[in-house]
Amino acid sequence: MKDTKQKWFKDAKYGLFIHWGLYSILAGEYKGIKTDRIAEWIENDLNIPVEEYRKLAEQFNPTGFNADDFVKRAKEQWGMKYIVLTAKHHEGFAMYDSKVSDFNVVKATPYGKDILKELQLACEKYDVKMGFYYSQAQDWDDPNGYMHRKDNSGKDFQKYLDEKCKPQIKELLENYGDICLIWFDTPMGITVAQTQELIDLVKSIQPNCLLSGRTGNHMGDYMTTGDNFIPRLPYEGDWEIPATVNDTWGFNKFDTNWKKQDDIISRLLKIVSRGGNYLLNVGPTAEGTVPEKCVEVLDEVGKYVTENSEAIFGTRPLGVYAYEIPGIELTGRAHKLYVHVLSPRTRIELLNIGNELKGAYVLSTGEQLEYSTLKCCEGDGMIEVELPEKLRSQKNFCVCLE
Ligand code: FHN
Repeated sequence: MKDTKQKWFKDAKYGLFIHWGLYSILAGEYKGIKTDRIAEWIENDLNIPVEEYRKLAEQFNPTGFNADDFVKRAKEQWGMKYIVLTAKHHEGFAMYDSKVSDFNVVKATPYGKDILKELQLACEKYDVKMGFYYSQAQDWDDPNGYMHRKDNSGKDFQKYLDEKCKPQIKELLENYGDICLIWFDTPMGITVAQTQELIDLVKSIQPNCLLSGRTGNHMGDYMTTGDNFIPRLPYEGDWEIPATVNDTWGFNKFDTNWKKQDDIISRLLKIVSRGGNYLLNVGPTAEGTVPEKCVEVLDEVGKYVTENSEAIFGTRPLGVYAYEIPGIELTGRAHKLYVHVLSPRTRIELLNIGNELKGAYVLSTGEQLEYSTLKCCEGDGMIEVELPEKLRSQKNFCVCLE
């Protein structure tokens, strides 16, 4: 079982993942060919020569990016508690001022500004935790970085680790204030000793910086589930699920398969009730803005999250029983059970609950509700909450049982 021993991570529940890099310029299409896979993989999947891919940097000028607005919205409108941005994805391009490689946003683009610095200042202003994604094994730009499903023979991976990966991680940890976590990903081929080198480096600079479950060889500080994978039962310990709103991470102009707000709310609550954190991704465009449809969905989810924050943040996982009531998700903390009503109904019926009830009320308004309890035997019973007429046609509200 993984235990971060960090309360902020256990309480956080909902974070923002940002996949942003040069792939956002291609937006799923290169020279008229569409990629049928996730957009940030286009260089690898369409075999774009490194020299050609590098030239994309000359076009990267995200003048629509406003870190202040971004972070403010993530916190206040979407209700998220931490942000993890791709400092360097598999393409090898650094979204910050790196002295280690000129293939970075400050040196190689007309934009010329350090995106991570902008994000850091905004996160500090709004008191939002900031973490960085860093692709530690795959680097399609470096001659010694790994590539997926390509010939990696003859590469000196240790040289890449020593000359690019570790020096860049050092930069990230030394120049951008407190980093809540480094989100290492796809640790293909990395040995136990090399994983330990990364861990030692991170902890020697920022001992409190957490390492994702994909650091390598199960040596991270918490568990990372598969992408978009929600377990049916709670996992023990600390864990997080990386997830998409559509079907890609980086921006893809063809992918309009946006999940509905109700679906995201239900996923979030399932994850929270099972004890995990939901790290939900947006893929900004090359201009630095989030697609409108994605914003609409996250705004709607954000209304639920901010109105019912008590029933989400700082809650602790419930037992197995909780997960099988259609249209209802349950979350809880000591002495409080939160019943999230996600489809219309006339009453809430909870079986196999023998606890005494002190009160039932709508969490967002405080409106008291009629309830009855039935004791079957010592330690077992049932609770019924009759919903008033006006609530019976409604969904997406939360009832607190004390
Ligand atoms: O290959 C990456 C992918 O591009 C994306 O970053 C996701 C996020 O979890 N991780 C890898 C695939 O699992």
